[in-house]
Amino acid sequence: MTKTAVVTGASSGIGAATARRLAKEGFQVVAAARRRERLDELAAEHPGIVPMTLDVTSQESVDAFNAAVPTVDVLVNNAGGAVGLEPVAYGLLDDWRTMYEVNVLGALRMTQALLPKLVSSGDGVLVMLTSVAGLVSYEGGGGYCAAKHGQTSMTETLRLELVGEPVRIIEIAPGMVETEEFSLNRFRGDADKAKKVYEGVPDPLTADDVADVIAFAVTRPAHVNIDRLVIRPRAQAAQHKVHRV
Ligand code: 8X3
Repeated sequence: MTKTAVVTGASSGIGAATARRLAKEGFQVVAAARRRERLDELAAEHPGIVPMTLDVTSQESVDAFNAAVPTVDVLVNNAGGAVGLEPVAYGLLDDWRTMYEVNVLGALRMTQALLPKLVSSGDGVLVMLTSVAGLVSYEGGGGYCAAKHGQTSMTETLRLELVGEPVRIIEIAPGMVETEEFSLNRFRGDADKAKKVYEGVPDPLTADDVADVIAFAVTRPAHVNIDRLVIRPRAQAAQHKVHRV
């Protein structure tokens, strides 16, 4: 029987790449995000992709989404992102709130809503797209690192609480991935600054590299739980150790 995978934040970047990749793997993919036109374009690429509008920051939207999706085998909590790079001393409360709202509470809302369906599938898989920012802290990363640490902690807690249930809890923590929008959002739309992040780095990861790893993790046999997978480009040995040419 065809399995259903829900991917949030599917309108661009890692989310869109994951929706494409899981559709190729034979999943029926519900591609969810706020920007419906982008989802429609994505769905036109593959008959296995169904577009659905979703705002993970709205309980009403999450409830309506849940009511419209009868079964779920895989949930990829990918919606997230960073806003601003100010030091903690000058960080904007609204930015911190936004990052917590999307990365932590957005993933929480989706998890709470869809968990019963994941469990009743008999082999549910929940994937949390966190970040290396959930494992280390770095200057300017304050609000994003705090939110990603929160999401990482929530993922670990879920795995403990759900042991014995037929559901796997998988964390994928990417390092430097060059996508269309991540750095652009972080620099509030300043394309030049966003581009500089990857300047001279021989090969930052692409969204497809991360989608590849997600596909691998969710297609392991039911008893194999990949707890956490950290993926960085070869040129990034650690957060502050990046090879540039
Ligand atoms: C993105 C990776 O290093 O910019 O989640 O925090 S990093």
